[in-house]
Amino acid sequence: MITKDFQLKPNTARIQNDIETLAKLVDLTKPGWTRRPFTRWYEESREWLKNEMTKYGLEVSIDSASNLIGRIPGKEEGLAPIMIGSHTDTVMGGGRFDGIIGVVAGLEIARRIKEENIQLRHPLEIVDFTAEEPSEFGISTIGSRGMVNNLTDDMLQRKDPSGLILKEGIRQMGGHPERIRQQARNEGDVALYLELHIEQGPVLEQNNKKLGVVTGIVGIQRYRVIVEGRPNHAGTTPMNMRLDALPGASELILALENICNETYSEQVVGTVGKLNVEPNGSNVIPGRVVFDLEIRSLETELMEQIMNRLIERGQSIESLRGLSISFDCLSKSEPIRVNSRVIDTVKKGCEQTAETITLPSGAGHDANQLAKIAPIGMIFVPSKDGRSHCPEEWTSYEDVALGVEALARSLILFDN
Ligand code: HGY
Ligand code: MN
Ligand code: MN
Repeated sequence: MITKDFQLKPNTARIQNDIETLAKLVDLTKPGWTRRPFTRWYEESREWLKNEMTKYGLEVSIDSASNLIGRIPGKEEGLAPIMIGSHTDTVMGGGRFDGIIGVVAGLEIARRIKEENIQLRHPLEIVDFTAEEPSEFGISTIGSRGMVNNLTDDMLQRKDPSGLILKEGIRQMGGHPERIRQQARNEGDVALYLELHIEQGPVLEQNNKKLGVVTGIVGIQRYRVIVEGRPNHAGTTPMNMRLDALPGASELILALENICNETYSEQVVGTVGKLNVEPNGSNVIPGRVVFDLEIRSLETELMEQIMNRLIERGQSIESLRGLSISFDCLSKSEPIRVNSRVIDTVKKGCEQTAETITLPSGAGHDANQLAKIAPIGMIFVPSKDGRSHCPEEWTSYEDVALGVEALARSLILFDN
């Protein structure tokens, strides 16, 4: 039943202003609204968030993994905090809402708690997690991995194409990589993690609903595939004497699509979004192709099965074409199912706000990492035409405000 009177009703105009302010702190030489992590635009957006949190009297800190945290003490300081978070970094050519509305939601709820002079039982932490999107280091959810001690030393040593080492990037953002292990949060250190996010898909819009209660989040397995052939002259090399890496890579990419198009017990998706041809000359037979592939599903076994089939397919392409093909696992995140008590609480908060349905998330989130140490809950708001990770990404500010209100109601329900 939708109830109107609610003390923490969010301020839609302020939410709009936050989103539009952050949309200006982007790399204008790139398409869409691009704010990649470890760039000056990312540092500017962090400064703005820090100032907003300070202005409203939150205790502001940067943790060892460089996550920005704004804290409001609770009446019962012995209780573990409730955490509301998301990310403000974007994909290349991204939109203005992915991740950003989750951090703005936390900020707005904190501001409304301060304005209404409310004291929750639990401490409240608002978090902007560093680098949720796949970074130039080949790793995603860097800050939330660090918070739950899921960043390996190998990951911290990784270099990006500019030569920056991940642990130095974390230090530049104010973190202390050497302390990540000992300062990590463990089971029981967070009472509940809540995240508001755009759906990034078509389900809410197709069902004409304003709010989605997330029941599960897919796991993601990412691999870097290297296909080695032999570069040669495109004109003088007969077709039967070529070791052309690109047709070999193309066969493998089509195999990924065909395998993922089969029907399984759970939905499976597979994508190759990033590919480099070397030496990339129009009159040179490609000697080497490097591409990143990812598969996603709510079932880990399915992803393992599909990767095994793909690696086998790679072996037959290798021997048929005289190429060498390697698969290097970049990262794996576990699928998670939201626990029923949290689903019930979040569903209640949503149903008091607007028309609601339950659905799984095909996108990965920082919640995948927080689920290792705490119960997690997520709320989705509609994405226009189901679009995301592109400049067309759009959610009306009124819809964002409904999500913020549902999140605030869920927070109050859980806190009591
Ligand atoms: O790729 C994802 O699922 C998320 O947007 N990082
Ligand atoms: Mn994203
Ligand atoms: Mn996101």
